[in-house]
Amino acid sequence: MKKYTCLLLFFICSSAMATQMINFPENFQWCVSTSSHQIEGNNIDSDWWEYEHRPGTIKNNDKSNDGGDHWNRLEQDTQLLVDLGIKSYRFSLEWAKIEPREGEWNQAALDHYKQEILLLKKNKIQPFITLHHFSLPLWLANKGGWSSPSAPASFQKYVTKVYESLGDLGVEYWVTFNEPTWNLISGYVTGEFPPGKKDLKLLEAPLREVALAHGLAYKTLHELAGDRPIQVGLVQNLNVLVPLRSWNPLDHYAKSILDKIYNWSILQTIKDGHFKVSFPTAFSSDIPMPQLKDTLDFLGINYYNRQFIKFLFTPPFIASLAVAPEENISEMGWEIYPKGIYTVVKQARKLFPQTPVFITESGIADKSDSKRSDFIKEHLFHIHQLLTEGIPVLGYCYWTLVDNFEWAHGFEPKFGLYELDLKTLKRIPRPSAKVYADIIKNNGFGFDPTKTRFK
Ligand code: GCO
Repeated sequence: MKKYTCLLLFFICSSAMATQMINFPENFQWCVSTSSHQIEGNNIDSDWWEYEHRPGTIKNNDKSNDGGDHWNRLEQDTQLLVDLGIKSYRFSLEWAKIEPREGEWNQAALDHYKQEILLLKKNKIQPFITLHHFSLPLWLANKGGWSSPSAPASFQKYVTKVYESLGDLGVEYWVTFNEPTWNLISGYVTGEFPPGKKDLKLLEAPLREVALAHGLAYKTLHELAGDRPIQVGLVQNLNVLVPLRSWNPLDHYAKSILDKIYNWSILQTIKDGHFKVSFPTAFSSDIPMPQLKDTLDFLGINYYNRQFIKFLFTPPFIASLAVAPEENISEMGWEIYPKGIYTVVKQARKLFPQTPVFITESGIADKSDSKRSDFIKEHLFHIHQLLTEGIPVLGYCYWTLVDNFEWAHGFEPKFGLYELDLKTLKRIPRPSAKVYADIIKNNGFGFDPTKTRFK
């Protein structure tokens, strides 16, 4: 009998020993991310609104409509953040609502955002503001959007107006652009986003103008802020890219082309102060932009997945695939690959060794909520690893708070910690909301790295 008790104790103890406490620094910024067009509703003066109303652009012919009606539910949604224990809330301002027609400023929209910021501050939540998250005012889209050489100056005027109106409210973190390369590739190459074009050659101009606009916005914000301590950054989506057939040089070639343009083109431009971006057979730019140097106080990284890259002999020449067991594939068809968050941060550090990092998005479409909690913990485990190596990761934003309008995929993918009942607009917590809240409350969690779910 004694022998068996010993054996039992051995098993209990050894499994408990494998579970470690993953503790985060005191000031770690637990966060969730959203974007205005995806949740506010009625963004009627934007290019996205016009685009959604073109037949066949959005899955199931969904339209953003009233989104989740966040615009009218600031109190209710702030309470969700409070319930989760969120320290920072990343959200975007809607340019099309602030400047619905060129040069015409909507004071009511600015007042609304002021109210949102004050409400967050009252609840001790740091507002973390994105100035551009994909959608544009329609008047600017009609002038050519980001491919128009006047776009950076228009952006600068918008940023100036925003900062003059809201800058005294004590917002520390400002993002100029969210995922500029994904946005522009989707708009000009794959045609999934407005303006819905499919021509590689068209990518050059908007990439260049967005790079210039970032530089202008960075400088403008700091000039206006003066002595106020603000941090201005840009959010880049970084994917782990791997040649599908390691023996095939064409897959390596395709991977390197995609890597350069998708992951690194804008960041490399900022690093070098030089826009040197090319795509074989389509364009080749070589423009000095010294004013872009040192325009990143922090780097926001959105990380979602790993993709295997295959060269194709016919257009679009590059295919990206998720190769993984079913268990590791999300409802977006993306591979769940938590270790990749470590990989991409390390890659980014090579470019910007001194710049603090903020994980500005990481999330999963998981309607049944059967994977989300493990997804969060396993990504956090790798972030913790980065911290133990001394890499300044300031915070982690889960994408997203409540199910939202997922661009060309409509309302089908469910990324929320809270389910959105589309009929009643009720927010219903998923079990993972409690898991995330507990992690935040404990500033960490117990984890056994030998028993990860997503290999
Ligand atoms: C993006 C955005 C978000 C998405 C999220 C889930 O990457 O497209 O920043 O707007 O909704 O990434 O796909």
